[in-house]
Amino acid sequence: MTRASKPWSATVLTLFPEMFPGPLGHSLSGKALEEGLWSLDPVQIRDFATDKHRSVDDTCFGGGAGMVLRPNVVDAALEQVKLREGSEGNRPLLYLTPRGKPLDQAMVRRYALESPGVILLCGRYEGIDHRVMEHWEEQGMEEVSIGDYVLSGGEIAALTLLDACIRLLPGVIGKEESLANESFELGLLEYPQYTRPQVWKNKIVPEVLLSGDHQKIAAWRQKEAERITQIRRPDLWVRYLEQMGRKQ
Ligand code: 6GU
Repeated sequence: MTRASKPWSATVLTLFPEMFPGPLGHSLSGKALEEGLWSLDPVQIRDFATDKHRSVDDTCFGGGAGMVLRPNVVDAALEQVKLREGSEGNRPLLYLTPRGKPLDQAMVRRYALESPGVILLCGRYEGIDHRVMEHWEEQGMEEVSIGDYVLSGGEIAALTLLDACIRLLPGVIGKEESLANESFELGLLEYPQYTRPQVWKNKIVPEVLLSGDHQKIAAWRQKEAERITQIRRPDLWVRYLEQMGRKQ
């Protein structure tokens, strides 16, 4: 056993800190949170408002519907989080926005396994004043999206990113479950799974899975993963072939 080091930590800047840990307080990630395998620090952006009404947003220049988060409020929240980090603070700062780089498993792996945690900034309303984004991107902040659709705020995207990271942290998933069947880690979709009963609604379990021949089973699963990936995700299939080519 190695010396207990600081757990992987997530700081989340949001107007809705009560949304955290939310679903991450349950199941695998909830248990891991209780066990101290990761830690969570939600920061209320509103606490950095300067006026007596604690207002965080204003109407947007140029007209149009919707409100924009004020640059000074978001900046003050980020400054405080960075100050608390100290000089050894090297967690990536990520702004969750549909304009960002699409999140994929390679990015998740990097955030989970090659960094001490993440700092997540969740937007709301029509967005955040562009100048504060520009300023923090000059300091290394990155924009991340979880897909091509629009959520009402970054919080659910942050929960998604965190869930994807947490399940990769050492000790969160048991050894048996982890490495073995994670075909997606190799860039393929999952092969089909079956349990009892052997016949259900006239549908049978593929014979090879009952054979006890582990080599044959592994080969069947690989073939199924490849077949389903070719059909459903030709984009992943091309990438998979390229990656296999590089490994040869
Ligand atoms: Cl990160 N935020 C919002 N608001 N919508 C999204 C998203 C993020 N990713 C996809 N849609």
